[in-house]
Amino acid sequence: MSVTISKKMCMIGDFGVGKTSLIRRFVDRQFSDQYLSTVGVKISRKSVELEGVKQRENLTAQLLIWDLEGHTKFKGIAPTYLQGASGVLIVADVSRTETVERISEHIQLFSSVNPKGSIIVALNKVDLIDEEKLGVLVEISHSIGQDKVIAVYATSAKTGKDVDEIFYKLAYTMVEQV
Ligand code: G3D
Repeated sequence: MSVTISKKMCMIGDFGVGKTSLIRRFVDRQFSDQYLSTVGVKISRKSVELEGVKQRENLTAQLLIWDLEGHTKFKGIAPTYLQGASGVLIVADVSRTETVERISEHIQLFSSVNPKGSIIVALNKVDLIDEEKLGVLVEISHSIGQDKVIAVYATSAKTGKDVDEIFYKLAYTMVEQV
């Protein structure tokens, strides 16, 4: 028997880091015709098949991916935006170090609303920098995240690098939450 579980997840990150591009890349064609739009927030849906979770052979997670549109001042709408989220993708742009430095602020904000929520960090736009610089930023992100972050990924919405991986990893950890 197939079981479907719906999970709300949010995207957090400064303007222009690539949140919407990552969703587009992951959700693909479903993006254009399957979204619910409210003022300032866009919700995309994508179902993913998960194997071997909770002793089941197959389980479908319907991800409801919440994204803020435009230059929204994050702190202003945070509580309603974040409430009920099982997980978050915190996105930074590796070509703008200040967005990496703000990861810690985003972690605190999400954790204050959802203390048990799953957190994954995506260091996006890795196609723009070299390996050496990326290594340093990954180190910094790990130290910022400490025990609160499940994983740090180096992604590129442009090339597709690790884009599926961040969403699947989050899906697995969200459905495994008790
Ligand atoms: P946001 O939703 O976080 O505000 P967007 O960010 O998804 O709108 O992306 C902002 C800009 O960054 C876009 O360029 C987009 O194409 C670009 N971008 C997103 N991800 C990547 C990536 O992985 N690599 C590169 N090189 N660029 C990326 P424009 O020019 O449309 O503003």
